[in-house]
Amino acid sequence: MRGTRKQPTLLTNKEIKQAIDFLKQTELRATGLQLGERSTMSTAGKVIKCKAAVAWEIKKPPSIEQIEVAPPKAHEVRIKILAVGICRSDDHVLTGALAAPFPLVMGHESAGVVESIGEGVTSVKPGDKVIPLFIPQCGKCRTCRSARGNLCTENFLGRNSGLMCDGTTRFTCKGKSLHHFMGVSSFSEYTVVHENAVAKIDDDAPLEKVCLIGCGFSTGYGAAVQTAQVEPGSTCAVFGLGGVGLSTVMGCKAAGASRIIAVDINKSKFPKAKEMGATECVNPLDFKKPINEVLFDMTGGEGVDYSFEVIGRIDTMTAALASCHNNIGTSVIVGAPPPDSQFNLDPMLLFTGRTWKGSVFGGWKTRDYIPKLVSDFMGKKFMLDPLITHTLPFDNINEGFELLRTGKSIRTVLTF
Ligand code: COD
Ligand code: ZN
Ligand code: ZN
Repeated sequence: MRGTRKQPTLLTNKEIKQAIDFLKQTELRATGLQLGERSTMSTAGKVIKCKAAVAWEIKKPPSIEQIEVAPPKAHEVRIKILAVGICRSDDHVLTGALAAPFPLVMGHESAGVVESIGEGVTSVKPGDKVIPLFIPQCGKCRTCRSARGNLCTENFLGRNSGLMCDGTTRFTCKGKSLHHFMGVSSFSEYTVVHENAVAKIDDDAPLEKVCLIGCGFSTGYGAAVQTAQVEPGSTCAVFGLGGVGLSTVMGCKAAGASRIIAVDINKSKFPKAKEMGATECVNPLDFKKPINEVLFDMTGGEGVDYSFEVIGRIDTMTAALASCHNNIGTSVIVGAPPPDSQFNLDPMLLFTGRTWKGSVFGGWKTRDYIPKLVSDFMGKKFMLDPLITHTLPFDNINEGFELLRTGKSIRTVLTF
C-alpha cells in the first residue's frame, strides 16, 4: 500500500523563487517601502540617520541635511514619511507670520508608514499606513469628550514649544537639537509623533495624494460640510481660492449648495474654481462698492446663507461676515489672522442674529474622521488630483516654496 500513496508535489526551483518574491513584495507593500530597503526589524529601537529639510533661521530657505531621529519613547510612533505637501503655514513660519522656535523641521501635510512604535502604543503597528495629525485627539480633554469641536487640549498649535510631551526633541543635526513643528515635522524621511496624533488609514491609499487630507483638503472641505454643515439648496460665498478655498468650494458642492460664489482678487483662480463647483466667480477689484454689497446685489438683497473666509485677512473676515444674511446667515473663518490683529466691528452685524464661527482643520475630530475621509477618497466621493499641480523630489523643496509664493502652484507634493 505504501508504494501507491501519492507523493507530495515538489516545487521546481523557479516556483520556489516566484513564491519567495511574492512574499517579499507583499511584505514590502504592507510597509510601503521600496525593494532593497529594510526597515522595521532592523531599525526599531535605534537612532535613524536620514534626510530632512532643516529651517535654521527665519527668512532663510530650509537646507537639506542629514539628521538623526531618535527612537519613539512611550506612547510615541516613528513614521517613515513617503509624501508631504507644502502648505501656506509652512511658508508663514519662514516669513515670521507664524511664530515657531528655530531651528526646526517644518512640514505637517503628509502620509507615511509606521516604522516602529514606543512602549504602550496599541492603535498602530509597524507597516500601517498613517497620516500624522497636527491636531491630536486625546479622547480625554473637554473638547474630545464633547460631541462638538475638535481642538483637543493637547494640540500643538497652542503649545508651540516645538518639543514632545516630555519637553525634549527627537531630532538632532550637527550636534544641535532641532525643534518639532505642530507635533508633526514631516519635512523629514522619518519623524516621531505622539500616538494621539496618528490616524491609521486604508492599506491601499495612494500616499502621494492622500497626504493632502493631512491639512489643506480637510481644512477647506470640513469648513463647509463639518463646521458650517451647509444645507442642500443653500447659497455660499467662498473668499480666497487657494488650495484650501478650492476645497471649501468642493465641500459646498458636496453638501448640495445650489449657488457657490467664488471670490478672489486673482482671476486666474476662476477656471479651477468653476471646475470644483463654483457657479459664479467675482473679483472685488472689478467693483467700486465693497464686495459684501456686491454679494447682496447678487442675491436679491438677501445675502448668502454661508460665507467662508479662506485668506487670513481682517478686512475680508469682516466682509465675509457682512455678506451673509443678517439673521440666518453663518460666516466661517478658516484663514489664520495676522499676529496681534484686532477687529473693529459694527456690533449690529452680529446683533441681528448672524452666526460667526472659526474652523481649524475643518472641525474634524481627527482620529475619528481622517480615516473616513481617506475611505471617502478611495470611494471617489471627492477628488484630490485637481489640487496637486506639482510633484517634486524632496530635495527640490525650495522650488516648491517658490511655486507657492509666486501663485503658480495650488499644492506641491514632495516625494522621498
Ligand atoms: N480678496 C480676495 N482674495 C484674496 C485677497 C483679497 N483681499 N487677498 C488674497 N486673496 C486670495 C489670493 O489671491 C489666493 O488665491 C487666496 O486668497 C489665498 O490662497 P493661498 O494659496 O495663499 O492659500 P491656501 O489656500 O493654501 O491657504 C489659505 C489659508 C488662509 C487657509 C492659510 O493661509 C491659513 O491661514 N492657514 C491657517 C489656518 C489653519 O487652519 N492652520 C492650520 C494648519 S495650516
Ligand atoms: Zn497646513
Ligand atoms: Zn483631547
